Amino acid sequence: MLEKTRSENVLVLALNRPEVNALTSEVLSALAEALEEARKDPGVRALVLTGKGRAFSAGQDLKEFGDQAPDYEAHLRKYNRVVEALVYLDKPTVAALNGAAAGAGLSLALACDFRLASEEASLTTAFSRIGLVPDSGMTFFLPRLVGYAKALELILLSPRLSAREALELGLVHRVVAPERLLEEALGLAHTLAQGPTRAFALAKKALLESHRLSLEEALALEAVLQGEAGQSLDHQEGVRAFLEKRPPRFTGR
Ligand code: T3D
Repeated sequence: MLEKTRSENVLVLALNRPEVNALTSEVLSALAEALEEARKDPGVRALVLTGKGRAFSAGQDLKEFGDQAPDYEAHLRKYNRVVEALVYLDKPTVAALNGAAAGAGLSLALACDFRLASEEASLTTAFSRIGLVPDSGMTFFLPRLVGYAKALELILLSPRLSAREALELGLVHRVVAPERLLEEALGLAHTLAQGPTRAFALAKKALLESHRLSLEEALALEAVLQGEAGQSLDHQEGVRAFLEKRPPRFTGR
């Protein structure tokens, strides 16, 4: 259902359910727990989220509730827990889109810091096709990534975008050959994991907060966060390495 593997200080979470990695309450709990473990483990300094088989994730498993409508607010709390855990994780996250990402499956990818897509991947908002409103953060991230007009088009018409189309729209960072996807995602995650991960976390926080701040408030927050980054061992090491003309050895502290 959810495979967890470690590659040095990178945690790889791979959705693994029959056919299209559709999401159930059980998968969402497993994801939330794995993300909580990643948060607590200082040995984990970056995370890759991917899917096994033909899909990244088709979103909600439409067979989970059958004809019976779930208690949506209660059910969406399970999604929101995962989305918040991903977005607020103080370590960089990379979604490796191996195949279709639809509905809340796409939302999970949008909640990651980077998206790499296999040439075989496809992306679709999917919600409107089944008469639902986008959830799991899609209304927050999609317009920020592609602009309001495009986001509305993708939500109302729900086209199935190829990886290349998604790249042109800025929805994914890179498109790679299917057989190279995991290697590329791990390469990026390893690069990030060797970086000043404490400063990365603070930079993520500043960008997220900037959406609801005035310029004056954003400037003030930057100063507070810089105060924190400036106290870090990584900052000392970065400056020392620069002056000594050698690559820095960051530890995330
Ligand atoms: O409802 C709530 O609880 C609120 C929360 C909502 C969150 C959401 O995510 S709502 C959106 C749910 N997702 C969708 O509506 C996506 C539906 N699926 C698709 O659009 C396509 O299947 C894909 C784009 C994901 C993949 O297309 P393709 O052509 O590769 O595969 P396919 O042939 O359409 O599907 C393969 C099988 O997977 C098929 O089963 P079968 O006919 O071989 O027995 C299909 O029914 C099944 N499948 C696909 N998506 C889902 C699914 N089964 C259950 N749940 C799915 N979401």
